Parts: sequence; C-alpha cells; structure tokens
Amino acid sequence: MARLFDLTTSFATSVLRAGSGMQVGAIGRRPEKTLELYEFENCPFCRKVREAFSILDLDADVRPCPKGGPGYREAVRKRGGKAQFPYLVDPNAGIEMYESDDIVRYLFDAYGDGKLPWTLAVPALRDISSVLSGLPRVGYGSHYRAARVPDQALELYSFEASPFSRLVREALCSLELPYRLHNVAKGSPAREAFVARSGRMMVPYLIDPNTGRELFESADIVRYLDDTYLEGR
Ligand SMILES: N[C@@H](CCC(=O)N[C@@H](CS)C(=O)NCC(=O)O)C(=O)O
Repeated sequence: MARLFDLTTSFATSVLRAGSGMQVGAIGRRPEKTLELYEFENCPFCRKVREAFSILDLDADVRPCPKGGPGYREAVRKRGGKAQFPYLVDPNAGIEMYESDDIVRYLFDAYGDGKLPWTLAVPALRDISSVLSGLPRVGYGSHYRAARVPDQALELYSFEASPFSRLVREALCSLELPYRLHNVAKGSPAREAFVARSGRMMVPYLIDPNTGRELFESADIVRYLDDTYLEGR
C-alpha cells in the first residue's frame, strides 16, 4: 500500500511538470569538468535546475542539502554567504551562483543552444507547476535522517521525470549522501554506454563504490541505502 502511494504521488509530480526532464533537448558544448549542484528534494526551485540538467544531458556531482543536514548546507553558506538552494558550481567557468532561473538560463546558454523549453521558459506556468509538483510528495526526502558518511560518492543513473528515480533521490537526499548523477533521459547519447555497462536500459540504477554493489529497482535501492547508511541500522 505504501509502495502504491509512493509510486502514484511520484508519478503525479512528473505529470504536474508536464514530463519536463524526460527528454533530451538541443545539446551544445560539453563541460570538461563535472558541475556541482547543491540542492534538495521537494524544493521547487531545485527541481527546475535538475530538469535542465536532464534536458541538457549533463552529469552533476550532487551535494544533497536536506533541512537539518550537517554537511553541505554549511558548505554553501561558507562558499556563497547564505544557505539558499539551489547553488551551482561550474569549475569550467569559475562560476558559482544562486537563483534557479539564473542557473537554468546559464546552463542553456553554456551547454545548450540558448533556447529554453516552454516548461522552463513561461514564468507563471513554470513557477506554479513547480510548486504544485512538490505537493503530492509532502516533503519526502527534504529532511535529514542521521546517516553514516560514505568515503566515496555514490553514482546514480536516472533522469528527472522518472517517478522511480525520484524515490531514490529522496533517499539519497534525506541521508545527505553525495552522488554523481548520470542523466540518461530519452534521446540521451549516454544511453548506449549505460546499457553496455548495466545490461539494460532501466533507471534508477545505483552504483556504490564503497561496497561494490550495483542495483536496479527503486524499492531495493531505497532499502539498500537505509540498511547501509541510516544510523542505528
Ligand atoms: N529565488 C530563489 C529561491 C530559492 C529558495 O528560496 N530556496 C529555498 C528552498 S526551496 C531555500 O533555499 N530555503 C532555505 C532553506 O531551505 O534553508 C531561486 O529561484 O533559486
């Protein structure tokens, strides 16, 4: 029953955003170094930026900043001066910035063709639907749960509009586990290499270099993350 609730509400978030982040758009220059993104789940501003990463087929080193988290929130405060999310670091350009719409604009200019899709371009629609899309998941994933800190960042293959992937992102965020996000939305040139590695085209797919585990299936991944990293388990 809980699983049905999770899947239905997670699916609803993607529908409310008209599937934004499901399909790759026009891709431009590729970054040499991976961009860093400080964000958290169920933040409507962070979602827009993650959608941009999926549409532009960009990887990201995600630093989850759940409310009450001891690590990356403070890192952002030190770097930028305030704990506000999303916060983007582009080491290729020496740029660090707040403000979701500025970040989205920057990403499409630097790594796309400069044209925003309508889901990210029309202000009222973009902002209202981003807020509404967070409601079905009622804050899941946005609050810190005390966790062990891994030596190495995990890796997640997914894309923003995948309802199953969202459930895994929520777990990673609430445990404040850093991860390399590999976006493989529909039309992604990265899909071929992903299938060669994993054996099939299905997301989410988690790699944990700390334990050597590699898993499909969102429910199994969420259980694995809790069993491995949640304090007290
Ligand atoms: N105008 C900013 C608003 C960002 C914003 O208000 N983010 C909220 C999270 S949704 C935040 O950082 N709140 C502080 C906190 O969570 O501690 C943007 O579009 O990026």
